[in-house]
Amino acid sequence: MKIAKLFAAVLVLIFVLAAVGCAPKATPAPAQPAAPAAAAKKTYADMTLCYPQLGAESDWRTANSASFKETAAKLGVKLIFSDAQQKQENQISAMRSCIQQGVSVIALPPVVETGWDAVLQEAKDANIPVIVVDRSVSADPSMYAAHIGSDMVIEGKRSAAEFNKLLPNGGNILELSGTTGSGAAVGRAKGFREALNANIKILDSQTGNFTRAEGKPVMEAFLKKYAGQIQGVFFHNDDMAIGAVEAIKAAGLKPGDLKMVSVDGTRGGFQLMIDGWLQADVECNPLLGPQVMDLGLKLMNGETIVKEALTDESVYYPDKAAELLPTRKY
Ligand code: GYE
Repeated sequence: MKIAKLFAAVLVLIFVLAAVGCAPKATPAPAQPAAPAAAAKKTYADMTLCYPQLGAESDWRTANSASFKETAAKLGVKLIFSDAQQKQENQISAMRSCIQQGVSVIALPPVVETGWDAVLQEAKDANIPVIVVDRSVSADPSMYAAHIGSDMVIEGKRSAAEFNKLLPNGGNILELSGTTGSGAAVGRAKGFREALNANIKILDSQTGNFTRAEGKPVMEAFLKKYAGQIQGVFFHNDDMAIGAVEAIKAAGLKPGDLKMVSVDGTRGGFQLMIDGWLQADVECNPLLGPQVMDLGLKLMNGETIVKEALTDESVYYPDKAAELLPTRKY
């Protein structure tokens, strides 16, 4: 009996010790270092995003601004938006004011490629990441966190491929280019020349600053100077094509008399295809708000990001224009 009691007591003791030993594992652990770290993860509600928009020169730009405003409202991001009216100095002072306010992220759509080093350095010194949006900058990539936008050189190449098809026996064409020194104009002009057949000659190239208002007089002057000598016109954006078509109509030309290719793929460009003026429209997507804010949040949380994110784009043609127009968002 005594031995049996002793044995039972030992067993009980073993169970008790085992239970005590297990106890700390079974009950929830008190706050560990991991918990505060997880709680510190930033959300969109913590983000103040500075967007010093370059201007309101085109339908593309209007859609781009709307994308940032709508996405910020939807996600609860505080957006500091400004319009630089196509002037780099206005963009720089807007950026400086954002740096002073200590924003979380700056998204910069640079009007031109050069001249950003000083202000990018100021943002860097203030530990504010800069996402270059849409057009590129010539500054060293170490000066900014990332770039999200279109491959403008590919857009130029795609445009040239269309002329190679439209003018298989060669010919003379003109170019209405975008804002001088802008990544969009520089890249499109470069890609265009790289891919254009040798039998197609660019007789002249003038800027229409990406606007309808400037596209029209440039086309008027072109038509006076090169009447009867040209087979086509390449436009760096749809707004300039829309302005130019007014001049082309006024000169008595009919749809198809000149082969025309443009870039952007806006509703206005689609309408030009439906009306027979434009033979192809190379897509450039302005709806960058969601992608930029997603990347901004990743930067705020110190996550790894893709440094150069290029938008997926295609080419539109007149045959599908009427069907697609109602689905176009810009
Ligand atoms: O093609 C044009 C706008 O930078 C991609 O700027 C953008 C260009 C776009 O004004 O319409």
